Amino acid sequence: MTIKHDEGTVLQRQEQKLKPPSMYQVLLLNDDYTPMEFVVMILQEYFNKDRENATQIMLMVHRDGKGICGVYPRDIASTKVELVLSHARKAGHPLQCVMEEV
Ligand code: TYC
Repeated sequence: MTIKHDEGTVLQRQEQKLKPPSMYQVLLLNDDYTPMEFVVMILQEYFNKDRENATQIMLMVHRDGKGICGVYPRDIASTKVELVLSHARKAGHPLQCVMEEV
């Protein structure tokens, strides 16, 4: 919709142009070295999973190669990826964590 101003200028209505912010999946990738228990802890600590759900997701990643930990706005997804990678490297594990636009 357009609005005619006194001066004759025409403005696009903002709310019709605004899209909802993109959402991003955060995924864990499998590897041969990161201990299962460490991955379960990561899922509990950074993705608010209970132990049972964290174990299911970890086993899915182990079996299928990757798994979704959660879906978040871009800045939150990006922060989670950084925190997970930092924690994994400090602990000496090669765990990979990535984000993908949904
Ligand atoms: N494959 C690992 C092992 O057998 C476990 C693992 C699961 C590693 C999930 C990473 O994202 C991962 N120790």
